[in-house]
Amino acid sequence: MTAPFECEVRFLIDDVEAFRRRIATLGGRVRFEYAFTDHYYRPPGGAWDPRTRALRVREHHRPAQPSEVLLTWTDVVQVNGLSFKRSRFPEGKVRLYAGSADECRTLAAGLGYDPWLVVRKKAGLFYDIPDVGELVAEQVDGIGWMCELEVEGQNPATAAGAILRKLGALGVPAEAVIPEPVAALVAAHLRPAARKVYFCGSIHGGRSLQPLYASIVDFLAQRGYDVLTSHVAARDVIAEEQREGGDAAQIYERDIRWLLECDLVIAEVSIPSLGVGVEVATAQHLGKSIICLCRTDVALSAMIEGNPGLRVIRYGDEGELMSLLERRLGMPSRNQSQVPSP
Ligand code: 6K6
Repeated sequence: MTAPFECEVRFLIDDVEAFRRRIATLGGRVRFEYAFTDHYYRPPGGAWDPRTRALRVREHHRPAQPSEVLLTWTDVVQVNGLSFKRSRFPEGKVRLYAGSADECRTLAAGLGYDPWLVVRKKAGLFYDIPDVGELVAEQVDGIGWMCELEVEGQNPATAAGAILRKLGALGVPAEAVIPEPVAALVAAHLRPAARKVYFCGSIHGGRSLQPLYASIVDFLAQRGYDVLTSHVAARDVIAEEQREGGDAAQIYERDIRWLLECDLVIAEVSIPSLGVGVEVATAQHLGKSIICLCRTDVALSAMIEGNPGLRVIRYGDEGELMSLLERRLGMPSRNQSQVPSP
């Protein structure tokens, strides 16, 4: 799909049969089916952020057609609490070349790019749904079934409204959307199981959410994440740190080192905390991926809420937080990876 300044979101489809039934009740029809493999390239040294730029060779399997070299450059924009991807180019994906897969690979290598990762869309269904529009459901190797919604994005506010309307018609909450491009999700999956997470939570700002911090840290550890700052969730963190002989300067120095080292920052920001604010701002300057978690009933600082470099997840209770976090981290549930091909 390509629309002017295309704006897109994705969400995981937990139950593909239920999703199809929902589309059928809306009168939706499959216009065509497809399958392709995207071979992603990146500059030597991995110097760009896969959330914003991609150079790929698309090898079409179904229907058969020439391979293409595609360049995408997008921003993650936030409008009315919805984060989505918006193309910098009016034409969305820019087609640099079309020809054989070998010619396309030669072109990418000739531009000085290195092969990076491969994303296989084993099955794709392009739907037309009356009063909703077009969408695709895709089975992405290693991730599972996902839906991609795309709208025209000349005006981001209008685009956000159109995406929210489509999501509403499908019965999908706005919080379920994943603004990141699929390559970033696949890259996250390919990393070693123990990705390093820097978890931030209030200490001197107030400890009333400590039991929730402990649940978040357990949740991450159970999924193979290496939580560098698990002490933040400990009931007696200050005493513990003092027992270990850490003074404030040592703690600061260690935490900055861990921020440099981590792959992902997860900050619970419901309780205002100077330390968490400093950590989030530092992580942002270091170019880290940052997820902020905040209860729905909390008025959040505009420096967090209005910050386009952060993903803010609003949640009502612990159960909702865990399922939103699961979706946002792009972790397919066990039954999803067993979904049969259509
Ligand atoms: C021992 C001696 C002096 O201070 C302590 C214990 N204090 C801290 N220990 C570990 N991490 C801390 C401490 N104070 C702040 N942090 C970091 O800032 C944590 O990583 C938290 O995410 C965040 C909390 O900031 P505040 O301002 O709420 O304390």
